[in-house]
Order: sequence, then C-alpha cells, then structure tokens
Amino acid sequence: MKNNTIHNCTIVELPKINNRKGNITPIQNLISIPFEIKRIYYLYDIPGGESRGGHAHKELQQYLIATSGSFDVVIDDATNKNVINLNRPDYALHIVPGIWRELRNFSSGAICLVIASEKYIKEDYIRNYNEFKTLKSTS
Ligand code: T46
Repeated sequence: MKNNTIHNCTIVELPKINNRKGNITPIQNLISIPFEIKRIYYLYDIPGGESRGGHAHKELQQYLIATSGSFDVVIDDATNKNVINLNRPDYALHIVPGIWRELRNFSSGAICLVIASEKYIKEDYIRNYNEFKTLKSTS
C-alpha cells in the first residue's frame, strides 16, 4: 500500500464480442482480471453534482467500469494526482491498494461497476486524508 503510486493504476481494455445485435463484454475471474473477484457492486442514481469515494483502501484493489454514461476518477498517491474520464463499458480503470480516489462529474444515468478483490471490510478504508498522507510517508 505504501509504495503504490498512481503510475501503478492502469486503463485496461476488456474483451468485447461484437455483432450486428450489439456487444458483450465477459469478465472472468483471474482471466480478464488479475485478482480473485470477491465482490461486485455498482453506483447508480447519483444525483447531479454529487461525488463519491474520498478514501483509500489498505488492501483492496478494484476495477472501475463506466457501464453506462461517464464520470471522472481522481487518483492521488499523496504526491501526484491524475484525473481519468471513464466513458466506455469495454475499458476499466485498475486501482491498486494505497491510492486515494474520488469519483465526480457523473453524467445523467451513469453507472459505475466496481469489481473488487476483497469483501466489504470497514477497517480496510482510510477516510481521513491527513492519515492517508502520513501512512504514505512512513513505513
Ligand atoms: C470505492 C468506491 C468506488 C456496504 O455496506 N457494503 C459495501 O460493499 C459497500 C461498497 C458499501 N457499504 C456501505 C458503507 C457505507 O455506509 O454503503 C455506504 C456507502 O459506502 P461508501 O461511502 O464507501 O461509498 P462510495 O461510493 O464512496 O465508495 C464505494 C466503495 O465503498 C469503495 O470501495 O472504491 O465506491
């Protein structure tokens, strides 16, 4: 968690099966995803102007996918920040542990699918930015 930087977060192209009837993107455990999937959840019905996130994870890594609409993800390793716009259902943002994230600028009807490496564990969250900065700077 300490040594991960935003440069370890990558945009991943997902498989896409296309024909005249439309597209399918299959996601298979440990094949299209480099970790074991323990949980899937999705954010939807986000009111205009709302943001989500505002935390880091100690162990959890995840894929974020804009299965519908678009939104921005700000990733921050306490030294550098980057803003990534997600707007395609066949691309995922892989966020490694130890990265602060905030999701904002949700378009109307946007859905953020999250594929996560861990079950929900409250203690895995760092929700205080000063605590996050301290953890990143100390061993
Ligand atoms: C993340 C971003 C992208 C649960 O009880 N179980 C769950 O599996 C989840 C995800 C949440 N919750 C509860 C915990 C809070 O009382 O739902 C409430 C809202 O969760 P949170 O404030 O963490 O929501 P987001 O959208 O800020 O963050 C979520 C994920 O928690 C987080 O892992 O990276 O989506």
